[in-house]
Amino acid sequence: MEGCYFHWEGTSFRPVRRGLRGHYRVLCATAPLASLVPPPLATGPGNRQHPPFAGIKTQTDIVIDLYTAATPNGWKASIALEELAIPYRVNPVDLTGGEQHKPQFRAMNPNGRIPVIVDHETGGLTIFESGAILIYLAEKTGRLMPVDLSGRFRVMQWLMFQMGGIGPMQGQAVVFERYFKEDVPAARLRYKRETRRLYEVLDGRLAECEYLAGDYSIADIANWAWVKAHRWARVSTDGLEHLGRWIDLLAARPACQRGIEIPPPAGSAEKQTGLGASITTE
Ligand SMILES: N[C@@H](CCC(=O)N[C@@H](CS)C(=O)NCC(=O)O)C(=O)O
Repeated sequence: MEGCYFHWEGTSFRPVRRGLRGHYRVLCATAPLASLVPPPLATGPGNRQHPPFAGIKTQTDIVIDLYTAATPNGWKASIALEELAIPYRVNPVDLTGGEQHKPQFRAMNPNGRIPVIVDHETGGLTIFESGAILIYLAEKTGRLMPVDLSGRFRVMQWLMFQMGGIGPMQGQAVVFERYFKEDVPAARLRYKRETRRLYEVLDGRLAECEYLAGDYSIADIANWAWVKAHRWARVSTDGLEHLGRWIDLLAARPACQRGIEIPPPAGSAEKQTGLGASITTE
């Protein structure tokens, strides 16, 4: 059972169209699961399944196909893509409908989880695990992570802190707070306390540095995508002033604002609670 939950704010669904460096970076695919394999980039019949939204002139504009859903792990990838201004196409994966378990999706990620990226510039290289995706995008572009060994591993350690700590603990806190069929107070308390403890570690680090690894990096993106949703886990950040400063700092970044709108939110809190239960507790 892995932690996961949904964004519950907002109601509209719209393609995202933003210009930067003369092109548009994002389009939302509405393709059915049957086409959950990278579409061919050359012109051909396959492309008709993926009509481009306004702004994307040809399929060849797309560098990365992103398979994702509105969750913290998905947002890590979309925020990084937005920061790096890589032209990408959003392929929303219907987790509640079980698309992540279908053979077409499992062929990309045998673990049946989002996010997944396919890089058309590197022969369709397919990568799953959000941490690996962040490292890949940083290395591909030479941004959001220093190249010197010590700087690189300062980023890695805070990235792994999220992957092995904040993500699993906060994810389970959400499961036992909101989704699990039985109330298990000891489990709820355990995961919420552990999440709060990890927030305190972040707060201590952020008392020393503006960003987790010195400069803004993929480590900030990974941790922020989760910590920003602390209310959904009912974990307080009260008294953690440095953490609060950093949450606001990232929240002010246009790329973070855009990234958490990918894919566009699908419904209300009540609806998402019901849907989340079906994928996180089975
Ligand atoms: N360690 C994985 C975790 C991915 C993960 O748990 N993804 C969730 C969404 S946040 C998911 O796909 N859940 C589908 C399910 O529970 O069936 C990563 O970081 O990519």
